[in-house]
Amino acid sequence: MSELNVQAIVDITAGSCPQALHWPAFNRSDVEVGIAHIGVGGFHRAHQARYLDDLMAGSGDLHWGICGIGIRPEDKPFLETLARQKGLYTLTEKDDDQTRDRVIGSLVDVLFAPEDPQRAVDLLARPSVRIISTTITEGGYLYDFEKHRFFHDHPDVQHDLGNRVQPKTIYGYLWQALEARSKLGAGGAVTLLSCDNVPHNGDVFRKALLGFLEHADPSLGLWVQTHVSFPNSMVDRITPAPGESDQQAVLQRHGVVDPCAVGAETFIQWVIEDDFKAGRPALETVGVQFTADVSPYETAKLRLLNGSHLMMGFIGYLAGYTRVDMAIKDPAIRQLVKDYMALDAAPTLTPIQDMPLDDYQGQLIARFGNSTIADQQQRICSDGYTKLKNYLMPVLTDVIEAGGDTRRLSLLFASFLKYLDGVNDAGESMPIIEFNLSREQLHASAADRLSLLKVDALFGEHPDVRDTRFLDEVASHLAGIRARGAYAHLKLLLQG
Ligand code: CS2
Repeated sequence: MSELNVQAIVDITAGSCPQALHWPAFNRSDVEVGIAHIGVGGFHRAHQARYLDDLMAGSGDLHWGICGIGIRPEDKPFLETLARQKGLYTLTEKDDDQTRDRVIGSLVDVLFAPEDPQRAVDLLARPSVRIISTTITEGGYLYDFEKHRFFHDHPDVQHDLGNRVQPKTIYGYLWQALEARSKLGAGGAVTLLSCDNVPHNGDVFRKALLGFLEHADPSLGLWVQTHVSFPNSMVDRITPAPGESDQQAVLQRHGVVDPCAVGAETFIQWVIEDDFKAGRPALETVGVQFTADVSPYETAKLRLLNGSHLMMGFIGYLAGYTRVDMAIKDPAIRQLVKDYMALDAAPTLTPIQDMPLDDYQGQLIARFGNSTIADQQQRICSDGYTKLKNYLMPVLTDVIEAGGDTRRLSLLFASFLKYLDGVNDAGESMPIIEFNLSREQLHASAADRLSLLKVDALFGEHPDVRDTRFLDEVASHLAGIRARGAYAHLKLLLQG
């Protein structure tokens, strides 16, 4: 470290960039913004921005630079930092065999929308912006996944309907931007591309936006139906929450100070429905798969990868594992996850020709075991309530319908309920991060966690799974976990 010349990333140039850090292989000052992206978190920086960086380096087509936009007040400090370094940051891609650092140059502009909403609207309305993409998490869509309708009553939505100047939701910004675009007729056409782990993410985005416009401006809704497309997409790259260790590694290896550094696994996948209203970059040249129907890919990924994360998340966290790679290397947890994938989830899936599901399951076990990314149990457990709904409820419904064995799924629900107590097997406290369970709900259900499954929306419109047999199974696992600890209970289950 001592012989390294320490410098801030913003001060590096193509000429001075340490060779092992890999400077973007295109001239950033020639790049035009063709994509506006809302939600510039770690995942976007490790996934979409990396694909676009590859695309511009490989093809020389520089029309697809990204302007990263943040709309949540809490995004401010990070976006200011990223803006100070002109959108440049390091991405470390690593697994147990290789580590590669690179500077990503595809984010050429950064904008914190609440500070200057008009600037954000103007950017979103600019005709040369041909794609507006999003990673705003499930919650950002303001969509009721059970009733399949827009949360029109949400206070932020009500605020935006009455206050066009300072919007709070993505829809408030899109309303004004699309209104400006509609004045250009067909020339204003645009693609809204959701990149969140939400089943049928494009369809949800479309329904939610049209739901908003029904109240804001129904005639604009009609224009949107013709001139805006909402392709569904499946996105995949395990990206732990970025932190100190990513920054330290870049500093140690290259002498570069980068508070926006992000680390991710080497695996990357993006499958998108080829439905772009205003053109698209030739992403197939950098490994993106285009398809007419993304659902088999999306369902497989959500049920196998995200579902397994939950399966090992709560029980592993209760057992005292704070890292995913360590949890999956525990023989009992690995067995549980393998059984879940092979016996519960895989039989509910449609075979995919270019994604053989047996191989995929094997790859997942290896990916979960990646010790260099040291993925966080806390991350995969956070917002567990919504994730259970979106990734696991569909598996449970299918398994029950097929009259299958529900013991692992009932264990999963029981481990989630026990996890909500915030104390692990060793009596240590665990931070619980839940966005869609209020503190009141958590408190009120403390004496009877099962009530969360009975009365409220977790089982929602699935009366079949409200069946008492399944609830009895959950209750019995919960009692077992409370009596002997989650890990001992899991071992007993695997023996049985
Ligand atoms: C994780 C995902 O937190 C979670 O829900 O399962 O973030 C997962 O790491 C990504 O979907 C991988 O593509």
